[in-house]
This record gives sequence, structure tokens and C-alpha cells, in this order.
Amino acid sequence: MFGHVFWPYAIIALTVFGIVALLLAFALIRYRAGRGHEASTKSKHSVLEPLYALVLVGIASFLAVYVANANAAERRPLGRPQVSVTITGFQWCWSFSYHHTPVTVTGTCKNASQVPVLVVPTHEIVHFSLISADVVHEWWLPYAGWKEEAFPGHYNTFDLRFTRTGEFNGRCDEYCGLYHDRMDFKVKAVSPAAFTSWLAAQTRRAASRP
Ligand SMILES: [Cu+2]
Repeated sequence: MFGHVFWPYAIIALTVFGIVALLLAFALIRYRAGRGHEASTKSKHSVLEPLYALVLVGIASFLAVYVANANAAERRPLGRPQVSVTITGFQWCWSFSYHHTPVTVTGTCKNASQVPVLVVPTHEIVHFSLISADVVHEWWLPYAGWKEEAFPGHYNTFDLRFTRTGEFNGRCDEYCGLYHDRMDFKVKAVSPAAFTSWLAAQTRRAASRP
């Protein structure tokens, strides 16, 4: 995840803050008004000021490249996916369609029992394509540390691998209208064998539907 980005940022921020605070304290004490001191009439320092700007550009560029790299690493596909799911956000719930099957799970989100459950296998690569049917939503699964915008007319894709079984709560994290607050979902990670039999049962159910 992005955890490793925190410390370089924190160290640089604290160092810059420390230097600025020390310089400020030094200037306040050393140059405070007193007998024999005349206020300076200089409006700029032609060597130091460009130097500040250069240091600032240097630090900002380093951080920008560093974060862009971390982001690219995070988004790198994990490999050939075993399961692919299209997630569609709509006002105000979600639907999950499993590729190469007739299985689609759609919730209404009208109450806690109608929240859709996305079943996934553990230890396998699950590929997601995320889209919206109307306005911008955001698929947020805190357990996986993943938050992704759902745009109308454009697929955002990402891979996740769930390392343990369990049920994890997720929700829409982009204000999307009246019932945005109801737009929850659950991810249920089960063993690959349990996933296969779940998918087979759902496929049979979908096939027997008139
Ligand atoms: Cu939403």
C-alpha cells in the first residue's frame, strides 16, 4: 500500500518546518528593533531568493516523482486474473457481474439486508472493471486500502488479491445524490473451492430463471 510514502513525506516536512522555525526565531531575536538598529530598506535578496525557489522546486519535483512511482507500482496488474468482475455503481447501489457467466449480483441498498455482496476467492487474482451508470461514484473498500472512482462511460480497472477469508464492508465515497449514504456493499472472501461452488450454484439459478 501507500504506507511507505508517509515517512519520506513526514521527514521532509518536519525538516523544512524545523529550518523555517529556527530561521524565524533567529531573525526575530537577532534583528529585533533596539537601540542602534535601523530597519533594512532592501526589498529583496537577489541570491538567496532564487536559491529558495530552486530548493522548493527540487523538493516538490522529488515528491511528485516519488508519489507517481508509488502510484504506478500500486496499479501494476498482479498477473493473469482467475476471476474478472465488472462493478457498476448507480444511484444508489451497486451491481457485480462475473465475466464469462450469467451471474450478476445487484442490490437495492434500501436497507442493510439489501446490500449487495461481492463474493471473491482468496489467494487468487481478481480483476475489476469499474464503471458508473449515471453520476460519479467511488468504490471504497477500507479493508483492501482501495478507493477508486466510478465514472460514467469509462472503465477504471484494478486487480486485488484477498489474503484471508472474511466479510468486509465497503461503501460509496463520492457524494452522489439523495441516498448516497445508503450506497454500501460487502465483500465476502471465501476459499477458492467455496467460490467455485457458489458461482456454479448462482450460474444454475441464473439459467433456471425464466
Ligand atoms: Cu455513489
